[in-house]
Amino acid sequence: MRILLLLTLSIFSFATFADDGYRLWLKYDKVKNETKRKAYAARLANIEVKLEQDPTLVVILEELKMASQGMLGITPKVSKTLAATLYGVTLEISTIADKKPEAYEIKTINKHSVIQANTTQGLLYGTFAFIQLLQQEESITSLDIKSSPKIQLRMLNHWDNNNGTIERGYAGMSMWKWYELPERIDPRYIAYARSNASIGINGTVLNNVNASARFITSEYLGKVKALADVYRPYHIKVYMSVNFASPKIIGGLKTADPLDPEVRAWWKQKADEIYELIPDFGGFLVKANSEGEPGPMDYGRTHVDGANMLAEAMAPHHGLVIWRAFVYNADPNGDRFAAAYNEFKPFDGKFMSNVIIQVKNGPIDFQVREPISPLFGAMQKTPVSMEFQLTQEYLGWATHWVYEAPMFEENLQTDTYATGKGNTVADVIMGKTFNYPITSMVGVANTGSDRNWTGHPMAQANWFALGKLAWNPNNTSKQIAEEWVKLTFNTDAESQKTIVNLMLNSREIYVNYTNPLGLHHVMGESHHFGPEPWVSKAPRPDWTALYYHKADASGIGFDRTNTGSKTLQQYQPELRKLYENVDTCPLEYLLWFHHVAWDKKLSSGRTVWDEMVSRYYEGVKSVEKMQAEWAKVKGKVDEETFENVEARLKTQLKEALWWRDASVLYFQKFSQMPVAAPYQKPTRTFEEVKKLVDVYHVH
Ligand code: BDP
Repeated sequence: MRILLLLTLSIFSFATFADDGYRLWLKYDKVKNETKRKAYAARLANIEVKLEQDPTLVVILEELKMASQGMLGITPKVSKTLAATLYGVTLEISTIADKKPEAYEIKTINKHSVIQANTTQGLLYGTFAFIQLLQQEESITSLDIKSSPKIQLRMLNHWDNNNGTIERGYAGMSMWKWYELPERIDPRYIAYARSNASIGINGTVLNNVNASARFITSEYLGKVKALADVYRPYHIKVYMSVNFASPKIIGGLKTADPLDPEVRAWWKQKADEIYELIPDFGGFLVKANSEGEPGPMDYGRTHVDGANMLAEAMAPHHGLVIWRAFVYNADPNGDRFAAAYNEFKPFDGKFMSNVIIQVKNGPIDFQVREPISPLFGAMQKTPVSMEFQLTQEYLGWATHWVYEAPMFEENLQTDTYATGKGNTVADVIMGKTFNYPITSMVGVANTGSDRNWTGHPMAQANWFALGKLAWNPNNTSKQIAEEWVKLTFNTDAESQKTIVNLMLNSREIYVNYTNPLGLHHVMGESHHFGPEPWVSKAPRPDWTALYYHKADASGIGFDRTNTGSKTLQQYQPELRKLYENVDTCPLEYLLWFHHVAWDKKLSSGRTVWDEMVSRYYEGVKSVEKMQAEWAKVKGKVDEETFENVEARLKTQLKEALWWRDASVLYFQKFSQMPVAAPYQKPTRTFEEVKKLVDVYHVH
């Protein structure tokens, strides 16, 4: 009996306090401040609806109900009219000053909190914004908020396969259970839609860019339709990655040549079939002639031929073709940095108006720090969009705490000088610089079937940040972190500050112990986990580490100036100047652009070698400091989350030491310089460290 009682008690306390992370930033926990809770409750007790019935209205009301029940312990009464003398929340469709369909206003008129928009989509975003104010315990007595997104397509790209695996996914398996669809709708699909809508995301690409043609077979389209139906009320459009060779693979044609009439007819018919099922289908995402994927060049055609062929099929349905610029050829003496620009710049203006070119933030591949892709600011007549990677392929998978928004911000705020000073990447992708008709920002998703969605609990913030930056690319990483922490951790101000600071420093710390001074692409070959700066053989030369760091007795780094690959010429002269001079190039980018002698004195007063060593060691020490800081919030945040992060920080420290020792011992072979005091040479040998990949990495 006693045991049973204890068991019941412990289950009860577990259920009461443990937070498994499933609710993300939509926790809707009880508002702690009683005065505020009462004031909010008085207002939310009555909801006035001044609009026609609509599926989005249903989800809006459901959300308000959930929020009120969780935060305030009440269930709102919904009516068509409410006396002005009573407190309440008014939802209203009316013409507001900002004509964008997604715009909203939140005002206080007498005793009513009024959420107004031109459409129910705007109302949906306004409602979430209103709920988020309550979650943050803000005053709502005199609101005057106007907001609308600065970017049209705000999307997640999932690299999910139909067998349930996720390319570069570190949070479990795919959340889409294709084998259960279309019959069963997993509740997680709805939770996913709510979470995205709450941060303004309005599009999702369901499948991997390395696309199986199977996804657009009639069998699968029925499943895709079921998902599109679930997401529609949340205004999340569905897009698919397509395999360029589909006419051959699933269509039975002999070719996928984009100029072949039969191929063109096949795609038209496919587009018709899709739109018949899903009238608001977003469009196709295409990775063509990249890393072995098929494409128009297989037939001696160009990216323009390929993209326009698909665009023609999609045009009658107002569908888009999102064509990726992630292309590069394996030239051992070339510079992969230059590839995308060389390929696409000559095609500027040649694409149909429903094509957008999706460009990764940097010229190589989602490295820990990249200078901007030279394509931003170079394409004047064809819109380019931003592709960031949320999943931490090169950022320590799910064991390293890296808040990515500072990295995104760094690129977004870089001036391209496209039409003169003051044309940041943010300006370019918002369409300001060249008046793009389509604008888009995308995050390669970090979600999976893990109960907390993202594996590392703190990685939820990266998904959140993508939404907030796509809404307004000029939002700062600090604002976003503060908001996320307030929504996610219902705790005291001091603890929130501690967590925000941890977040804001986390990315630079990761850079320091993995890739200081602008090193890049020195991670494990193919799996991309841990340090392997010694990789000299791979299926392609530009998949090795040596290709990038070029360490030898004379120094280290990739010379991209006029004495080297000359790729810096792809930037506007002002931006080029920032990086070109080895003495003034910001140290963060030094090895991206220069091959420098080990004993060269830097602006820090240290030699290149000493600076590298110092950053590796300080990076590791910073992880120890992170542990100490995190310890301060023990008892202040939910216990399960606390322990989860605490444990991951232990792994992070172990792996940071691995990075440090492997890198220092390997590069020392070339520098032949000592690890100077106050630092001490690693106690492990190079051979020992080299083997660690087999210990730490699960093959
Ligand atoms: C690389 C990934 C690879 C992706 C590719 C892409 O290693 O798995 O398929 O990007 O973006 O970073 O297409």
